[in-house]
Amino acid sequence: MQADVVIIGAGPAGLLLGHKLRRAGIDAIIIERQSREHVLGRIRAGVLEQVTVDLVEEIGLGARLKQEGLAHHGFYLADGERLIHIDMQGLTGKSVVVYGQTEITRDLMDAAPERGLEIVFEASEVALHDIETNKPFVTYLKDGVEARVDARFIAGCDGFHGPSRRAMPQSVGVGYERVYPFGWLGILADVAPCSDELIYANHDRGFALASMRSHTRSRYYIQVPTDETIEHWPDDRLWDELAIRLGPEVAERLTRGPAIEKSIAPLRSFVFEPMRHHSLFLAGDAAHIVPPTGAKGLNLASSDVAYLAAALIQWFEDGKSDGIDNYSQTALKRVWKAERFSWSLTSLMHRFPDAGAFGRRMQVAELDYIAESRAAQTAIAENYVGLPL
Ligand code: RFL
Ligand code: PHB
Repeated sequence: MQADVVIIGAGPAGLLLGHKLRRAGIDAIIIERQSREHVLGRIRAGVLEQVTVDLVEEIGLGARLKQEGLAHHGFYLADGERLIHIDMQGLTGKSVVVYGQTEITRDLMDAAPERGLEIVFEASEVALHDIETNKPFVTYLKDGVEARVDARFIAGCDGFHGPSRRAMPQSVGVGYERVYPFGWLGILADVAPCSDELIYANHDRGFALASMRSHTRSRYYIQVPTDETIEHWPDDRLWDELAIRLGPEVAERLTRGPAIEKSIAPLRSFVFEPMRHHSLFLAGDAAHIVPPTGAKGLNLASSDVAYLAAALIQWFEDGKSDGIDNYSQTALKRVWKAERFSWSLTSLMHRFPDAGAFGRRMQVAELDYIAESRAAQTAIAENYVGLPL
């Protein structure tokens, strides 16, 4: 097979890039390791910055997002019984949209055939070749038969564990990493949310988050030790723990229900530089990971795609290479700022095993400051709604 760009991975990064390129008449094909059902079954992000909303609308696939997405104008930071309101709209004039990553993925997958965007699912042993030349290619196995796609460029949108980043020679890249000593246990349930706005809570027993997918579907998380297993958390125990960590006022409004999904995700900060090596570009989680506290992962995948699509379109349409030459530097600037915000909110809102009494006092002092300072609240709001492209 032959394409202008072969994209590895049908997560948000790969799907958004594929649609953007197809809209400009560029031939793109996506190679995905998992089945469509598996990708759609992964419950992940829920909070979209305007950057992501704009991108989905630009490719003409924003109808359902516009109809079903919930505009959120603020959120809460909770500390024990105190609730600090961050009025995003009032402080920045901007807001975010709550709409599940699975829903975006579904919208983009459903529209792929009519847009001429081919997605090969269940491709195993995906491998990248000749990335240092102008004729790179990707091989994979589909139903036991080896296939090959030749292209001008490869876009590695295959997440943290995918093969693209590893295809770069060790000597050209540097990875910066922080692994946190805890994970998030998430539960999805068809019950009304306990609050109109998200609540990030720092409690003596650890962090908790109250989020949602719709007016009838709630998403909650609690901080758990890295080696925790789901078997230790039957639904009742998890609801009891949420009620404690979210505080008495919120607990009164907490509606319990059976889990539709429950999973544990480790927390990590990671940045790989550079995001391009000759004919290979990295975008999204393939190049960087943020802890989910700032709701930045999917939104960073979107900003990478916005930069990369513009650069590739410029190259294919006008033969200009400054966009692709600057891609890594441009994307990384925004990535590092989101890394800083995600790390900082994670540090503020979680209980670290080795923080000690001093570390805790620093959190309380910072929360006191945020509660009293419009400037501090503005800084948080400005980052949460997303920094400009
Ligand atoms: P994805 O979504 O991981 O997609 C990568 C795709 O590549 C495929 N793949 C391969 N394909 C072919 N060959 C191989 N060898 C392959 N290896 C992997 C995978 O199957 C997959 O389909 O990466 P992408 O597209 O970069 O998107 C990134 C986002 O998924 C991620 O950053 C967010 O989900 C992070 N995140 C959040 N981000 C937000 O912006 N807002 C949020 O509210 C938010 N909440 C979250 C989150 C992530 C979470 N977890 C589970 C880590 C909440 C959680 C709990
Ligand atoms: C979610 O709803 O899954 C969610 C919301 C906010 C976050 C992380 C995850 O910061």
